[in-house]
This record gives sequence, C-alpha cells and structure tokens, in this order.
Amino acid sequence: MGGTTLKTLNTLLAALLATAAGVAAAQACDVTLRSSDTHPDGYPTVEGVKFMAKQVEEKTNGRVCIEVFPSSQLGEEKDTIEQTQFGVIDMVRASFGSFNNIVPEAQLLSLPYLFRDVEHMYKVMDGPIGQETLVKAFEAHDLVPLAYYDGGSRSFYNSQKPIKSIDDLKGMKFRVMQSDVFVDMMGALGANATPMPYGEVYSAIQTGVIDGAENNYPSFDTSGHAEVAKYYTQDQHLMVPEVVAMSKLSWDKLSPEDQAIVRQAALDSVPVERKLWAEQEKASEEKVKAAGVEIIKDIDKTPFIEAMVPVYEKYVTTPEFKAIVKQIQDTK
Ligand code: BDP
Repeated sequence: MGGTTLKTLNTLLAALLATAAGVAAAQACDVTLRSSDTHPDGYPTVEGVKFMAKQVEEKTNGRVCIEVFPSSQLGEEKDTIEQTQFGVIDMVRASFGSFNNIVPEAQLLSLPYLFRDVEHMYKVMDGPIGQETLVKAFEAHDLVPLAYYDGGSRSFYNSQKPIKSIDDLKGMKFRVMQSDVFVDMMGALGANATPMPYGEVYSAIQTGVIDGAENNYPSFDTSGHAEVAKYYTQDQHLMVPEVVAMSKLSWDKLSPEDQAIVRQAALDSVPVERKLWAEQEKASEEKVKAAGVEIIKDIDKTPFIEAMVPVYEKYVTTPEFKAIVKQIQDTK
C-alpha cells in the first residue's frame, strides 16, 4: 500500500473516531442547554460561549453540555430573549440594548456616552452594578445574567456621504436596535430612527429603505454592512455591553453544584472574549478600510454629547435610576 493511501486511510479513520467520540460525548450529556447568538462562528461572543461550554462539559463530566447556535439559527435577538424567558431556549448571548423593553434597568446601560472608555465599562460590569444590581433586575424577569462581554463602541455608518459633524446627520434615516432609548437618541441628533432586527439591515441599506445604521467594527464587518455602507464615522455614541443570560427555568433545574460550575465557567469566559474582542476590533477595522470604507475619525464629539441631555432627562427619572447612573458615573 502506498504511503499516501495509508496516510489518507489513517486520516479517515481518525476523523471517524473523532466523530464517534463526539457522538458518544453528546449522548453522555444528561442535560444539553441550547444557546443562541446572532453572530457567526468565530465572532468573539460566539467563541466566548463555546469556551464556556467546553469548561462546563469537562467539569461536570458531561452531565451538562451547552450547544451554541450561531448566526441567528434560533431567531432574531428580541425573539430569542423572549424564548429564553420562557425556557424554550436555555441561554442567549445578546446586546444589553435588546433587553431594554424587558428589563427596565438595562436601558440605563444603553445611554449614549455613559462610559468614559472600555476600562470604565469593565469596572462597572465587574463591580456592584453588574454583579448585584443588574443580576437582581434580570432575575425579576426570569433571566440569570452569567457574563458580561465586550461589545466595543458603536458608531454611525451610511451609504450616502461622510458624516463629519452632527449637522450632517439631519434628516438621515438610520436603523437602530428595537428600543425607545435608541429612537430618542436619534431624534436628539436630528436624524430619523428605524428600529428593525439586525438580520434585516443589510437589504434595508442596499435597497435604500434606510441610509445607514450604527454598530461596532466587528458587526459592521461580519454582517456585510460594510459592503453597502461605505462611510463610517467614529463618533462612538454608544458602548453597550453584551450579556450571556440563562433562562431562570433552566437554571433552577440544575443542581447547586452544576450551577456553581456553570457560573464559574461563564466568569472564566469573560477574559477570553474580551481578548478576542480587542483583536477582532482591530482586524475588522483594517478589513473594512482595505475594502474601501472611508473612516472619519477626527470629529468633535462635544456637540454629540451635549445633544444627549434630553435623552438622559427622559430615561433617568426615578430616584433609583438616578442613583444607578450616578454610581456608574462615579466609578473610577
Ligand atoms: C451587535 C450586538 C448584537 C446586536 C447587534 C444589533 O453584538 O447582539 O444584535 O449589534 O445591532 O453589536 O442588533
């Protein structure tokens, strides 16, 4: 038998064995938790949850497995969050922004220019606000937040013209996530907001239903939006963290021991995702630039920040909300 054929046979055999082992492992799981993400395989949030899944499977000796469904296979974000509340899906990785209509406190994390920089955001999410206040707020709505990932900062992009100042936004139509905070944010900037699911944005820009949208570099890149919107203005109006949340119903079915393992695995996946995020953010910026996107960086953010005052006035109303925002702003 020739060397090449033998090698091919060995490779085939190895692949077959690996598949068999995979099937055996999958069968050995007592519980398989289904986890949803809108992003494709390889995206930092998807890889973060996959890392978590590996840890959980190992540490529970296969009692608990997590199966990650990327690319909105289980539905658009808003729907998958509702399904998670009802235990139809066990876990969801989504933007804080998509929880706004369900968990009122989440809206505070969606306020424009709330965080000074990424370190500030990490401190807040890893401190009492993220670990106590928001946990209580989510649990009241049948969701258990397990990890907060980096989702970078969001900026405007469009198919029409380079936006260099707030005046350039006047009358333009932008897609926003489906939440009132973002609609009001656009209004405060003099533009029109069209809330719609993430999966519909590409064709909406392509067909001219909207002029553009707003997102971080990795989403702008991997969604393909950069193909149809050639102007990206780095105004960084939002820094909305990402959440990995479990269904309270699914959570309560786990033993206290397995809950502790799942919680720890989620925490351990945080630095993994944040590192991947920093790399992906740079790579995506380079990629869209190379693909011909004009990036506008040197803009004066002050008028943008000042324009957001009415948005804060509208959403930060109760003493409790005021205290949370103050605590966030005071976090050094
Ligand atoms: C991305 C978030 C994702 C959101 C999406 C959006 O990672 O969870 O669904 O933005 O704009 O940055 O809808």
